[in-house]
Amino acid sequence: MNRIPLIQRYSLFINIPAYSKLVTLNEGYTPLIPLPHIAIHLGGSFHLYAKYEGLNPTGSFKDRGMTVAISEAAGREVQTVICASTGNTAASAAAYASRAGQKAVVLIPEGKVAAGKLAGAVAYGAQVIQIAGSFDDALEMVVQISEHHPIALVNSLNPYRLEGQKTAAFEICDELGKAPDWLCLPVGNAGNITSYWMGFKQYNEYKASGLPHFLGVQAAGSAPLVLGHPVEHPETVATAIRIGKPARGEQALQAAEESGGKIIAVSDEKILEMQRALASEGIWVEPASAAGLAGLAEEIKQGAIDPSGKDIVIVCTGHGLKDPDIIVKSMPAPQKITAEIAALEDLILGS
Ligand code: AN7
Repeated sequence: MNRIPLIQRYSLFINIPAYSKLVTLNEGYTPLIPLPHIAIHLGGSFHLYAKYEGLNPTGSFKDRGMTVAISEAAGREVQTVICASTGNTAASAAAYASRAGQKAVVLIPEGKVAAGKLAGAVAYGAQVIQIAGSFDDALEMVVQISEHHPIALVNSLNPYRLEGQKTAAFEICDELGKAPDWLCLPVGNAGNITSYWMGFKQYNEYKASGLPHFLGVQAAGSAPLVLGHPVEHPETVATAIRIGKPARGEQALQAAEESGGKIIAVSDEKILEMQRALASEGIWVEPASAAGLAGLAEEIKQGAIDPSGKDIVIVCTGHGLKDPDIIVKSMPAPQKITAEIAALEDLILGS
């Protein structure tokens, strides 16, 4: 099927200058996958869906924002774009910049970027620079350099990133015929929760599609929006959201409040448990992408959310292939046998 690029599909709702030059990789159109077994496991009679954003061209939701940010930059004949990244933004910026004939420079925190993301950034041809510091340090540096040089910043401080990322909210409403009752998603630098809220509100104004409550979820070791202050040394297995000073933190808190929802923190153990639960329904996500479900599970367990009869969407932001090490490290060595049928029968049928 021929897919219309998101910028055109939702042109009524995306604020992008006329001078822009379309740069697209057929992003978006990700499936909303029912999770009936997990819903039962959580103890409710309700409709639970995963918005599987890992199926975007570079394996994360970042591509929705990047098509708009890079198209705008291309329209201005920008030669170089830059971002700080825990990994997914880097891979996405690298891919779209390459396609536009731009140079991409990506700053990553030393040693904390999952292998699949780093490999992606390299494969797409970005200049990859490790900072002896955190994501937050890297973000400060790219903001400064883009203020003083003709280099376009493509982090979600760039408003065109948010314009693009709104499209996930539009797709969910289009598919369900209305907004869900709850939207549960991980929160790192807080661009995505901000975009979703903009998107749902905009669609509601035009189409009366309704508004969801938001459950934003941070990792306990990296939860500035729950603690109410920056975290100097954030730590979590969910490296994508290992962010201590979210650039759009204020907007995220406001979105959660306006929606009648909240932002909570969950443990790394719960995140990994829910990563396994999603895999048991055939959906392998990177750890951060299981945070939305982890938060929902905790809220239901504590009686804070009653899911009965509701439509609940969890946003699975990035593909499991992005972070293979987390699985490989904890898996037992594969069983080994001789290349003989008898040995295979012995092993799988028992003797
Ligand atoms: C899989 O790539 O910040 O709250 O530099 O990769 O919009 O930051 C990634 C963030 C959730 C959080 N899930 O989104 C980066 C980066 C995954 C992510 C988030 C990220 P925001």
